[in-house]
Formats: sequence, C-alpha cells, structure tokens
Amino acid sequence: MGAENTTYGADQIQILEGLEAVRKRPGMYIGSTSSRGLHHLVYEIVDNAVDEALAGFCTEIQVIINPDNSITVIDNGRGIPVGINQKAGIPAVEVVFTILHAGGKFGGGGYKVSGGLHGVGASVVNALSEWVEVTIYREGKIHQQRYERGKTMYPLKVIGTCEEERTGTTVTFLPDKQIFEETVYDYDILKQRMREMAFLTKGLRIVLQDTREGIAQERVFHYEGGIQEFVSYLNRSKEALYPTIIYCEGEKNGVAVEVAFQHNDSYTENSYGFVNNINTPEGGTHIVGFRNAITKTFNEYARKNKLLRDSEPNLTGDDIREGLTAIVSVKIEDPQFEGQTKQKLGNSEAKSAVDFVVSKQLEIFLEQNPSVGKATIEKSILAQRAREAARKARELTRRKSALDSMALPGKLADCSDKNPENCEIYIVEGDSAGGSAKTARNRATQAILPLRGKILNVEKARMDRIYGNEEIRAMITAFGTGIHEDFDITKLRYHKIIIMTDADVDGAHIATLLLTFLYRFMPELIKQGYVYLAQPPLYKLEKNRKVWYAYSDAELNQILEEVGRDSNNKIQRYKGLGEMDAEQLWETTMDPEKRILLRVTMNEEAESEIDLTFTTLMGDKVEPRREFIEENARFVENLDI
Ligand code: 28F
Repeated sequence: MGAENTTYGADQIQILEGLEAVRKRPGMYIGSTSSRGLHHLVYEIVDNAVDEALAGFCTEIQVIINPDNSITVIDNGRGIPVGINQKAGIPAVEVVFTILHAGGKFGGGGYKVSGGLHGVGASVVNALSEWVEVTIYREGKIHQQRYERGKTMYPLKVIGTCEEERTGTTVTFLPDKQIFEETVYDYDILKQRMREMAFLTKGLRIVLQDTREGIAQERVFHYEGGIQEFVSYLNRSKEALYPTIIYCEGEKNGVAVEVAFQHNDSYTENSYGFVNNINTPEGGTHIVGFRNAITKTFNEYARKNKLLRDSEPNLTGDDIREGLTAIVSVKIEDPQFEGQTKQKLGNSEAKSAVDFVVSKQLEIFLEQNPSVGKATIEKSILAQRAREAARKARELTRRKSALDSMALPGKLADCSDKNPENCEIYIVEGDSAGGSAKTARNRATQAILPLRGKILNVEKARMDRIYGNEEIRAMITAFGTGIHEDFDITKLRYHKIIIMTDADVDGAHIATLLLTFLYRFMPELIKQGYVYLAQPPLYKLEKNRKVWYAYSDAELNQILEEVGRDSNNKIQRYKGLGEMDAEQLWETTMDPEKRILLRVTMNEEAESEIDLTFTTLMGDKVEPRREFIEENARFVENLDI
C-alpha cells in the first residue's frame, strides 16, 4: 500500500447515514457495549493513525489514558484534511467524524487500508462518546473542532499557528456513560493491542501512557523487525529449532503478504493470521494459502534432497507444523469475512497470493539454508511416526468407547444425577485427598476423579504419549466430550469441572498442567466457563471451641483482629488437602453453600497472550515462569458460588 495515489477528491467520501442509528444499536457497529466495545473505540481511532503510518506519513502514535478515562490519540501524520468537502459542503475532517461510513472505504479506490472488526471508524467513536475533540496541525495552522454525542459544537476553527513542519492529528474522546456498561479502561488490554499493532507495522513507534492517579505507567512499542520480532517474541521462552526467522514478503493481485515463522522444539503449533492488522482466530484463505505453501515446499525439498525416501509417504501439513510459530499478515482492499462470527477470511485471491509468495521465497531460502531444511524435515518425520502411533492408540480408545459407551474410568466415583447441569466433577490431586473427597461429597451431584502424582505436561509430549497416558484418558472418558476433531460439548457430563489441588507450589504446578491440557485439547470448556479452581483454606483457627478458616494471610490477620490475638488461639496451617478430614474438606472447599470457586477465563482479545502465558509457565526457562506466577491473577476471576 504505497504512498502513490494519495490525493483525494471530496467526492470519494460517501455520505450514508446519520449517527443516531449508531447510538440506537451500538452493538451493530462495535460488537458490544461491554468492556470489549469500550476498548474497541480506542482501536478505531488508532487504526486511522496506523493507516496514516501505512501510507508512509506517520512514524509515531501516542495513546494516553487520561485521569477521567478519556483517551487521547496523537499522530504525527499529515493531519486530516481541513478543506471543504464538495459533496457535503463541510470540512473533510467534519465528514470523517460526523458522517457514518465516511473515509472513502466503501467507495472503492479509497484511503482506508486497515479498519477495526467492524471497520466504521471515527464517526462511530463520535456517536458513542460524550464528547470528542479533534486538533489538526497542518500547513502552519492548528485547527480544532468539538462534538458532543455526535453533534458538531462549532464550525472548524483555527486556534493558533505552528511550524510548517509540525503536522498531525490529535483526537481526545470520552466514552458515553449512557452507552457503555463499563467506562474504566484497562491498561493491560490496551497494552496487548498496541504491542500487536507495533509488531504488525514495522518501524512504527507506539507510546502508551496511563496518567490516571496512582497507576501511572508507560510503555513504548517499536519493532524495526516487525512480524519477525513478533515470532521471536512468541518463541521467547522456547528453544528454537534453528536460529533464523524465515521471512517472506510480496504482493500479488492486490494482496500484500507478509509471513514470518520459526519452528521450536515443542509439539504444538502457534500460528496467528491477521487481515488488515485484525486477528483472524478462525483462519481463512490466507492461512490455507500459507499451509498449502509450506506443506508443498517442504515436501519437495525433502524429496529433492533425499531426506524422505521414495518408499515413504509425504509429510502431512500437521507433521510440518509441529512446533511451528508463525505470523501470516495480509493487507487487502476489500476483505470478505465469512463464518458464524464473520472472522474467517473468504477472499480467494488471498489464498493464491500467500501460496505464491511463500512457495517462491521459501524454496530459495531452503536452498541457501540447508541446515534449516534438514532440522525441520527431521522433526517432521518424527512427528509423522508419532502421528501414526497416536492414530493406533486413538483407535483403541475409540473402539473401546464404541463397544461400551459407559466405560468410565475405574477410579471415578461418579454422581447419581444424570443431568449435566446439576453435576460437577472434582479432579483431585492424590489418592488420599481423593479418598477424603469421596467421603465428603454430595453423591447425587458431585463426582470425584483422583489423579496420581505428576500429570503429563502436554506441552512437552507427542500425541502418542498423550493418548497413552492413563490420567489423561481417565479425564477424557469422564468428561464425555471427546477431544480435538471428535470434541462435542453437548456430550459434556458435568457443567462444573473443578480442579482441587494443594494450596502450595506443587499444587499450583499440577493445576497449571491440568489447565494446559484442558486449554490445548478442550479449549471450549474454558471459553464457555465450565472450568474452576477449588480454593482450599490455608489456615484453621480454633478458639474457645469455635472454628474459623482463612483462605489467605490477609484473611487470617483480619480474623485475628476480630477475635483478639491471645494465647487461646490455635492456628493450624494446612500444607495439603490430605491434612483435612472429610468433614473439614466438605465445609471449607466442597460445600456449594460455603466454598469459594475461581472460574478460569480467557481473555479472547488476547488469545495469543493467554496461550503464551500457558506455554511460558510450562517451558524450560526459569525466569519467564516467575513472571507468569506474578501475573497469573489475571487468569481467574473471583466467583462466590
Ligand atoms: C489520532 C487519530 O485519524 N489520523 C489521520 C489522516 C490523514 C489523511 C486522512 C487521516 C481524505 C479526506 C478522507 C491527509 N492528507 N489519527 C488519525 N490522518 N485521514 S486520519 O485522509 C482522510 C481522507 O477524507 C490524509 C492527505 N490525504 C489523507
């Protein structure tokens, strides 16, 4: 998307409809009026500044969260044009902010390249804000206009002068409390997106500042290497299979293609697609093109260099993508999104463009870097063998369940109620705690599955070992849903899956291993909120035959304040679930009337980040792990049930 063709006739702006429609049905334009929609407003404004960067005129964007939760976005681009738009009879900037669908995007041959999920821009932000102020530095003058709930407050005015060289656009807006359920900005959510934007726009500097009282902080994102640095960031806590990050860039049939990838020594794929800087978790034609290209090119390379014998079958795409981290970014004038959530790219030209660019450049790269080719093919061949072994193991489990669909694991103490909505399953660490839980439980609705010792780390095992693992098989059969392509959420036998481990470091590790398994194999269970962590107490306080339980040091102190700190206090610190008898376990951790459960959630806006936090924790390097443990509170939300 070069810098040519950048003079605009006013007629390119099409005037479609008023902003009243946006206020009536905000969800139609920004998806929702929850926190997600609130943050979406920032992305819309930043997108416009990023477009100016893509056009080659802006090098820095500043995003500021102001103390009143208004947002200021500043760019150093050319400044939105201030001349009168012929069709509308008002300044172009006013058109951009007050007329829905302005910006030439729907007119063809227009300006806009990126665009939010709904791609509607500044006028939607204006419609959904209590007020917006735009300031433009252009041709030595400072222009300003203000809007309130979409209405222009005064004609565009010159409020001062500036040096000719000083150009750019500054927008400040306050989201409307009449529209949004949530109006407090989350620094971390913006941080995630700004980092992603910076990775996707190489060379662009994005500064994020939080100036709210007590939480002032700042980050600068600037990556000269763009998506190559994105890949090394995603692989930062893994062992790379080869040092280079493979990079392909090109253009075909109006589709700009940029791809970067590198294999690591894990067994899972970590690929992310972007269309006009928007993440496409459901994939689409750009991803298909990429997969076709690498499958074909690596197989051809393997044959040509006799790394694969004539008698051996081709490597599958899955084999080649084992341990692959990839970013596939395309820019396309008129993206068509398909599928239920309209997040899957449909344009067929994206497929052929990515396939073409990657095939051609990867072939040359492999010729010049045979060690990369060899390492990748050798890993893929191991994957191929493991896949074959896994298929056999899986057929075994399938056949078993086909013969006897109720072949539940022997260790499972099931509940008698058969309505999944009423049922919960406790996954309990260790046989002894499992025993207490079995005694304590409500047999009608609570099932207990005790697991022995260390759980297999699915980040570090191939499919054949995973399917062969007894604990994992027990969970799969108990849940009833199947996994991967067989996964069927309607077969879920319990609507609460509760992980109950000791309240110590080992317990936390086991819980993480279990969550990693669930996330990798049955992510829907987490996405739909079926997974919980039990919260066993840390302390028991006895005084004058009365008993209190404390779930944190702070709570213990609070109780001690209330009852008085004296020698009648008997404090017991629980080191493990095993130290509680059945009755205590019931009272403190399992009784639905009294217990605290934490629901495990994932922030879908930052799916790649969540994935990263999991893999970081499970990886080999120690330092990032500590970082995770400090941050992982974000992972769960408190739920009193
Ligand atoms: C803080 C948010 O929105 N930056 C923008 C520009 C620059 C141009 C432009 C934007 C032309 C008439 C449609 C300038 N000079 N930051 C921003 N910077 N929009 S938005 O043009 C918009 C079209 O209306 C621009 C020459 N061409 C384009």
